[in-house]
Parts: sequence; C-alpha cells; structure tokens
Amino acid sequence: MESLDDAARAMLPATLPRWTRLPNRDALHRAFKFRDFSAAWGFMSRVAMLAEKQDHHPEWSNTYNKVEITLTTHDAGGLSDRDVALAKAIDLLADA
Ligand code: H2B
Repeated sequence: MESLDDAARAMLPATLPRWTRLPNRDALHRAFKFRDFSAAWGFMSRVAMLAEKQDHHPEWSNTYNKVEITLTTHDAGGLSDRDVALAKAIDLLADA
C-alpha cells in the first residue's frame, strides 16, 4: 500500500475541505453532528457498509449525536488514496 504522494497531500484542503490533518498522526479527521442519536447511528450504519465494501475501515467514536472519524491506512503507515476515497464517500453520505 502506497503512502499518499506530496502532490496529492497538497491537494487535500481543496479536495476534502471539511477534513483536517491530525497534528500528531498522518491521518484525516472530521467531526459530525446530527439531530439525535438515531440519526448519528443511521449514518454510522451506512458508513460501516461502505467501509466493508471498500475493505477500508474508520477509527471512530460516537457520543449521542456526535460522531468523530479518523482515517489512516495502517498498511501504508499513514495516509493513502484509500483514505481520500473513503472520506469523499463519507462526505456524500453525510450530505444525503
Ligand atoms: N482499514 C484501514 N483504515 N487501514 C488499513 O490498513 C486496512 C483497513 N487494512 N481495513 C485492511 C482492512 C486489511 O487489514 C485487510 C487485510 O485488507
């Protein structure tokens, strides 16, 4: 698994404006807030199915209506294009 190259990294703020880079790890992070727990869990269910399909899985936590997601590729020791693809797909789900 290839780590993301410098050109792709430079594009991240433009391609994924709602995701930030973690200061302490080579990873993407986004926090989501929903109406209530049910909406948060529904979103997580859809992300879980997507992650299985992509065979790429989030690190995440949920507290009531909040979901935090961190994406990185363990096989690459940091960010890869699989994280970018999953983040884009998650953005689409979150907007749906
Ligand atoms: N998810 C993430 N986020 N990073 C990985 O390196 C990873 C994964 N590896 N999901 C996959 C599964 C790997 O363990 C399997 C064997 O393909």
